[in-house]
Amino acid sequence: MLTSYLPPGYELGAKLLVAVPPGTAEGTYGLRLRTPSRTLEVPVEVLPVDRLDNGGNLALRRPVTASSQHVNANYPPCSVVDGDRSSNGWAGGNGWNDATARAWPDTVDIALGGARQISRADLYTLDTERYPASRYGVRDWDVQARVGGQWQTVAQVRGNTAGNARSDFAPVTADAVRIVALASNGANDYTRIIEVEVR
Ligand SMILES: [Ca+2]
Ligand SMILES: [Ca+2]
Repeated sequence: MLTSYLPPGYELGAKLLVAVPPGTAEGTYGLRLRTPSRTLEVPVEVLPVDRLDNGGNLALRRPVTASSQHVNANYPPCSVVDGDRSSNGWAGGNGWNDATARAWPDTVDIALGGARQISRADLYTLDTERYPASRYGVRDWDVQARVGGQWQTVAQVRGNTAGNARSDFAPVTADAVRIVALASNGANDYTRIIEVEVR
């Protein structure tokens, strides 16, 4: 449910996450948006992820599982691969917040849809004027790749205070990537990840 108070004549844009179960048949489905005064039918097209342009980012729109999920549903794990790197919509469904305060590690796994050669991971953590990465972002993490069923650590980031960090590593053929978050900055309370990109 979306609620907001606006002066007359103003418009409000809101991001709507539409999730379908894995294996949902390809096709056009109807989404019904209802307000007290109007009902809108919006067509939603469901396509296999493999048919969508990923711009070279092998993580984009792939299935994600996380070690925990914040009780507030506005921080879903799948938001780390929704293609939105911006922190500006924080608490609006564009980033993941774990549920275990001051307890580490936290992990988020991205299935790549098959074995892929990868050599780079970019992590975007929460970073806005109000919530700067130096106080609210992830500080320490490992990048792991699942190679032949075994998780390997392929890169480590320590002491990060920036909004994003790029990790390059020797190429591996992996079918999944895991971020193992070990600490955050400032209060060092939660893991907050906006986006993960893999190449
Ligand atoms: Ca995102
Ligand atoms: Ca935690």
